[in-house]
Amino acid sequence: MPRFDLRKLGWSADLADTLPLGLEPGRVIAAHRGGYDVQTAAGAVRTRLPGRLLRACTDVAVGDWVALGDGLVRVVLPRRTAIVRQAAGTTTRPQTLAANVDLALVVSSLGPDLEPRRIERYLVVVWESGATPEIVLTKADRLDDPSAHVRMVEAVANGVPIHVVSALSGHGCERLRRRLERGRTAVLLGSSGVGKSTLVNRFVGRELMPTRETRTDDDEGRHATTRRELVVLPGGGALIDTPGLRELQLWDGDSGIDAAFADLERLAGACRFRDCSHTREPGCSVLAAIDSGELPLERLSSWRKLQRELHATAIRQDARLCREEARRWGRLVREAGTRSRRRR
Ligand SMILES: Nc1nc2c(ncn2[C@@H]2O[C@H](COP(=O)(O)OP(=O)(O)O)[C@@H](O)[C@H]2O)c(=O)[nH]1
Ligand SMILES: [Mg+2]
Ligand SMILES: [Zn+2]
Repeated sequence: MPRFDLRKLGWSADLADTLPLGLEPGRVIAAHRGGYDVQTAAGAVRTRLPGRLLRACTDVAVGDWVALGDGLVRVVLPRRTAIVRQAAGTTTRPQTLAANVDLALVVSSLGPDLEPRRIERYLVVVWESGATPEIVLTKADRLDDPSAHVRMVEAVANGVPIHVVSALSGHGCERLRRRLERGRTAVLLGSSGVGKSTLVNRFVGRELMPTRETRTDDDEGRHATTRRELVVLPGGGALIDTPGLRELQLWDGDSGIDAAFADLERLAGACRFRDCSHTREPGCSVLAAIDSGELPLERLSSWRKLQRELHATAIRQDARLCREEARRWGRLVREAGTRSRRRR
């Protein structure tokens, strides 16, 4: 049987230490409605969670290291990093987009659809995850001179490296590929249509991922079940493609906001008042920086908006905890009642 060297995907002695005796390690390379594809040393296998882990709402994502026994996932090994958002829809719950990621590539395409505010939001989520962010601006071939766009992104990047690439001409692709090293994991994050899958195909050297052209209506279902989200690159390194996200709402983000807005935090540290709200206080260095043009006003607005959003999410999370707690107590009280009636 052909052996697959899991070290290509980052398997390490530290991870081996966390593996329960007698179980087989593997890495989740795709998630489907009914289960997961896991890459093991013996090959890729289709597996699922046993009822006990399903009932415990065990969170498994592409990139997770798991321990298999009797064909089922028995344990999810501890994560180093996790890219988490508030799940789309109305329920308050986290959704992990990718786990154990070293490098998170925030992808946008150059052109009229470039949105620096969206990049800012992605950077908060990535900083919060523990992964290192880098920005990738695609479709450079569409512009004669992308420098004005790049400056717009620099204004929100706060020093995060920016790659300008074209999958069409190959411009910048080699430099980006060098960031994807053996044993490390990178993820591509960004809206639908920015060219993530096209980049994966370029790095793999063949049409592995369906892109907008290769996709047809009757293809859709087939790809949804056979598609690999985590691919092993020819040089060793893992690259995770994600489907385009319509929204990326914050789940956690205190430290992510601090890191993504380090420029603002630095200024705020120099305000005269410790609890300065940067609205009208005397001696406010944030407002002074806006007056002098050092800090764009939009950046302060985004900072406020993201903080408000995080605050609102935290309140919803608390409310959910309270409801769960109340249900648990209700159950305990009912059970105690049944027991005492039985005794009588
Ligand atoms: N002009 C140009 N088009 C690109 C480039 N990369 C991707 N595209 C096109 O953008 C569209 C979306 O690409 P796709 O990889 O499916 O985007 P994804 O949704 O982010 O995975 C397709 O029509 C691609 O051919 C590029 O570098 N230049
Ligand atoms: Mg895609
Ligand atoms: Zn201030």
